[in-house]
Amino acid sequence: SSAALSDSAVRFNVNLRSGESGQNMNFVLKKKLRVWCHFPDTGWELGNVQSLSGQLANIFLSNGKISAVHVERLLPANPNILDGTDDLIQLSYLNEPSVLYSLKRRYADDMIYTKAGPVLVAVNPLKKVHICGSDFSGAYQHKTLDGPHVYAVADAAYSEMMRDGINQSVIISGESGAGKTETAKIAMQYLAALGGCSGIEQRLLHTNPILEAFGNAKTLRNDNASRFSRVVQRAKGERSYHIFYQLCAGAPLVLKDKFNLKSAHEYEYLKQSDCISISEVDDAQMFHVLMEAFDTVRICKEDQENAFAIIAALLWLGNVKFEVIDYEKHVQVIPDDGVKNAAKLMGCEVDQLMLALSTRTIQAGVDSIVQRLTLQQAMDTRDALAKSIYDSLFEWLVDQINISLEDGKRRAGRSISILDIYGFESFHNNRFEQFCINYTNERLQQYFNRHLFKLEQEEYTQDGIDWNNIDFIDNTECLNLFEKKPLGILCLLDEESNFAKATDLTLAIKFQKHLSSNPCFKLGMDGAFKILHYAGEVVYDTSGFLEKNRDPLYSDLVQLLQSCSCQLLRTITSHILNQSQRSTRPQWLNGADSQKQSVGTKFKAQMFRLMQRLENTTPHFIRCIKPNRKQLPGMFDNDVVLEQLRCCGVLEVVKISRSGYPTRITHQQFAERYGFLLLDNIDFQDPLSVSISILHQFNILPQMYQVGYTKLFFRSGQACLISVIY
Ligand code: AOV
Ligand code: MG
Repeated sequence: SSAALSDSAVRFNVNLRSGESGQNMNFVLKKKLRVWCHFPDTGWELGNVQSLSGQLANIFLSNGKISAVHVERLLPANPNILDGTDDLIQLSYLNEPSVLYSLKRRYADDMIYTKAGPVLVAVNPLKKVHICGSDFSGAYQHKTLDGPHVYAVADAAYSEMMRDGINQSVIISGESGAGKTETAKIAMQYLAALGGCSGIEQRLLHTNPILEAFGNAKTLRNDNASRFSRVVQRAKGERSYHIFYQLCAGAPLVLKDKFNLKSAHEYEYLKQSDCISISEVDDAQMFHVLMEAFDTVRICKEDQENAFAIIAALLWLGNVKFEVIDYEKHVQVIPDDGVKNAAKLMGCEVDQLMLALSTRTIQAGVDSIVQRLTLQQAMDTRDALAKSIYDSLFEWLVDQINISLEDGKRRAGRSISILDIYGFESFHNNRFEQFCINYTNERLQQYFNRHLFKLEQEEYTQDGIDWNNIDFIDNTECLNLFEKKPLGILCLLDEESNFAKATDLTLAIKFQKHLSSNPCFKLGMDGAFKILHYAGEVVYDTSGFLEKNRDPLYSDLVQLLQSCSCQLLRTITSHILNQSQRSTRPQWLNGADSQKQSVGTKFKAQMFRLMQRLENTTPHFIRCIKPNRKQLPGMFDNDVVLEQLRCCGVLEVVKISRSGYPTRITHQQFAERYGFLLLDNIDFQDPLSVSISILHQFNILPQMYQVGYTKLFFRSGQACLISVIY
């Protein structure tokens, strides 16, 4: 209050972006106050106010120096006692430096988990920290430990599922390399331990090495990144899926002989990106882990061997070379080891494979014409074949794992879903892959916003309680940019993919024509475009977008696959045949039995199914943060962390849960449940009056709750209040 102001104190409003907004904006600057000072070159530093003169404050900094700082560069710091608090909601002053400092302080002590209201923040330690394992999970299970932890989140999901009979989900988000996959594994471990040690839990845990071998790869951001489609090309310094290297390094001699397997250096698909090994990873050993996992998950030996044969076939396929044979630059396949080994492993005649890779049959009415391919067309055809075989193999594997986990019976009970996806990425050169990855992350961010901000605040408004809306970065506009019909990126891309003559340049022009009005879109240089994502601006290079979106597989290849003697190959690719028979394809793609849908459209549909599934669950959120961009332990880079905290709205989440009302119950339910406790035996008619009497009788502080039209809303921590009454 103003009475507290003396001439050595200045009251002022903080207007910095990093400052508080809302109810705690004002603070009184006075002697001895602990403050954060912002220095343009070094960032935030802690100190105490020594004296004030006008707009300048002399600050005694924690490094022993004294500095005169403009008051606008100061923010209040929290008292010592709150240092390292395990829930950010407890901070008296909620501003960026305070949140950052709390996380940093804890991180230095290997306390990588901190709560931000309902969200668990996990800062990647990038080293082993001793906070996991059966001792810890047991302690969480028996409630002797209750600090912030992935175990606590998994436990809450489990308890709520049992209590409410509602499916739950644990949604893990964060940039590439932030620790999502590791976190998902920790959650899975806990749930498996809850389930006891029967076979199914062990099998569940052993699905990880399999899914990672076939679904993860080294990227520039993460040595074990969750990925998709990168079999035929990728950036320098990155690898294809682990399984390729593991097989080359670790396959037993019999298999090496059988597949005529060479070292990874001899395969084009592997050596093209100048990166064969990962430091501190032994691919041969990982192959043994994989084989054990296959056994535990009960994938039979025959299937295992066939799957490895297909992997070897893909490696050989990548070595298939072409030579130009006429003045029109048509090609034929060079009949060397590459095509011979590939044909042998796939179980088809070499001649057939050579033909299918260098020609295309085009239907013209009742006649069919065989056309030779150019070098580019032939290489694209080969790569498309490799990609679709790998894709089919992966889908088949996931199916096998699910069948094994179901134990032959469909389980109708409740579920807990753990969502771990590929994280947001921004490279120097971003392509269709990054485009899809970042689109997914944008969708997930929308889900996060919807559940933590939108639905919450809408409910307050609808029920008419006093509430000042808390702003958050709404990414609807960016999602519109992707999804709007007919003028969103995905639609425009499909439209352009249907034109035979379309090029990367015509695509860029089309984007410019229709998307310039969206504030999240900007045209870049040389056919590039920029998208302003919730997590930052990313420049995408349109080259390859059309081809990757079409991803056509010509009918000659589909037929070839179905005639192969390798039974597994026929099984896993049979869906391609079914799809292509049903497909209605554009005229110019005559002969190209492309999948019915483009890659982008299929991707969007998958995402919608996922979101729908999540909508029917009670979500639990974990936000993974990477402490630096170098994948180094013990290095907490303020700017890198701050950027991520800002993007995902951690500060806003804390604000909303501090001033919000997370516990709510209808008047009716409240009256029914607790009405019997009323001492005055008044025969109330309406539940509202009963509810209010109960609250009064138990002296519940008025600032702890609000009465809405239909519900009572309680502040955080007041859930226990209800149980105390109970
Ligand atoms: P991501 O899943 O978020 O990236 P990961 O879970 O693969 O990231 O983590 C990247 C690396 O960080 C791991 O390989 C570990 O070395 C280390 N790490 C992560 N979490 C922990 C932890 N709790 N303890 C110790 N080390 C950890 V991507 O999948 O790229 O988005 O697409
Ligand atoms: Mg991952």
